[in-house]
Amino acid sequence: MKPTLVFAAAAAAALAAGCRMPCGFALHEPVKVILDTDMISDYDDMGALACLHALADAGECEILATVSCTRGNGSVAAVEICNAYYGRPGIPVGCSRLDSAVSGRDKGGHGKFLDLQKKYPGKFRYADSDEAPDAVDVYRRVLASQPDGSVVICSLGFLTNQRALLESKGDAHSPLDGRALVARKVKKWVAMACFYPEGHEYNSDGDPVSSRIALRDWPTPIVISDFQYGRHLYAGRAIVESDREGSPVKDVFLADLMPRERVNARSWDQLAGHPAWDESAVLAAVRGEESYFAVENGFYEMLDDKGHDIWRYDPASPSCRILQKTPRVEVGRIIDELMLRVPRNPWGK
Ligand SMILES: [Ca+2]
Repeated sequence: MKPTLVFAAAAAAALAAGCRMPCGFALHEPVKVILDTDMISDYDDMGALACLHALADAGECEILATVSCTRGNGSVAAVEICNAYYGRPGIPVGCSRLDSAVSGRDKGGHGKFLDLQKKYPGKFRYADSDEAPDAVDVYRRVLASQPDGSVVICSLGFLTNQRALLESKGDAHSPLDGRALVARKVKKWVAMACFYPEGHEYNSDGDPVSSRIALRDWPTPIVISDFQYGRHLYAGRAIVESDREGSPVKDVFLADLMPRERVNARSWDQLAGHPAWDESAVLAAVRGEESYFAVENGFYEMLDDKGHDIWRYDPASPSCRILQKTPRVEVGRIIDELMLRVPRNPWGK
């Protein structure tokens, strides 16, 4: 039986059993995703991880691993707590080992992630991210175990782990070096990064040497949701103003989202919520870059080792950046709806 038919049969069985089925999107094999997040100061990462779990609940994706590109903080624990909230405490986690990785727990805004450890004791293993397994080992183990050309990597932070993965050597998981392993197993890399048409952006600027190497040497198509796409896409007010209790997703948004009365024309946050850069990358990773987006083919290149990027338009390139197709207001509503979905199996109960 072809894999598609296997999934269709499983879906029919689930329907017969009264399970909630994917809504809004046709049945397809779940997209296999490795999520790579910074979870260090900004919190659209938590909204994105919530969307990914909601899509997994609906059978649209399978979360293979969730790793952190930042070190020496509570990033991995924050991810673990969210994974546990959605009933998936066993998802492999990992953390960068590179010296160039952005690190520390004193970054502005990291306190809301550390607060999760106090509120949800027993829901995480790695209070300090540096105690977690090496992200490269997690990547290699997971990639080696998957069918060729099947994995979508979705990065929401610095490009540190992608560089480290490319530079990895053959090991017990696979005799292939990192670049060959990626070329064999990865379908595409969807990244929230870079500034159009050129400039500096937080994710590609934070570990600039890694960004230059990763964007230059990556052997599969790269889909970029850049600063300009997400800047005026808003989500998160809905869950903050909901009556949801005991949600780490709501906790994090509640901690930092600007109150309605302080919103003005120039504030980062608006009445609909916080810029949804990372959530847009998850939508592109799972539902495809042409689901709600127009695409322009080409690629981003780092011009130096100081984080200066430039967009190279190239209609022949397999890589692209996303642009607005569906109005951003509507995409924001889709993100809010996903963030508001109650986990199918909260805390694994
Ligand atoms: Ca991020």
